[in-house]
Amino acid sequence: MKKVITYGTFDLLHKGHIRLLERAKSLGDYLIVGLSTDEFNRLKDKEAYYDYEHRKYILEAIKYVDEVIPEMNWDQKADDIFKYNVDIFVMGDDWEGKFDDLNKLCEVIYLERTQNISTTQIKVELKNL
Ligand code: C2G
Repeated sequence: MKKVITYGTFDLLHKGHIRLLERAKSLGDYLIVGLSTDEFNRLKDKEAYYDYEHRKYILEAIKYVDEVIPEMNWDQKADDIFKYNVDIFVMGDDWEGKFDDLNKLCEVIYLERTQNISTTQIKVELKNL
């Protein structure tokens, strides 16, 4: 069984997130999502609209997602790859190159971001309604 992992906040879920998860799952048989905790989001200087439990509940309802684990810090990825026996690490290409060090542990793939949509854009446009 080929296992894939990806990480993110996945707040105010939109088509860009779903396309990422869809493509990540298509690379293997089992997709794990490392979901940023509210504490880690503060480290990422990100304020999610929905808290962790809410974001986790939504992600677990997505047919492409097989398992959701907490992402608590920047440094857990290597441990997760060992712990969950991961074959492929996937991120959107806004992270291109940032996680290349992991390619000594597993395949590292960056997928093209979906254009013209982001959680930040949604928040800005809603504010201007
Ligand atoms: N994404 C995408 N297209 C968009 C928006 C997001 O492909 N229009 C991808 C991102 O590239 C990322 C995933 O969807 O791979 C989740 O996006 P975020 O929730 O914004 O994740 P981020 O805050 O970048 O956290 O340790 C890694 C970090 O936790 C990543």
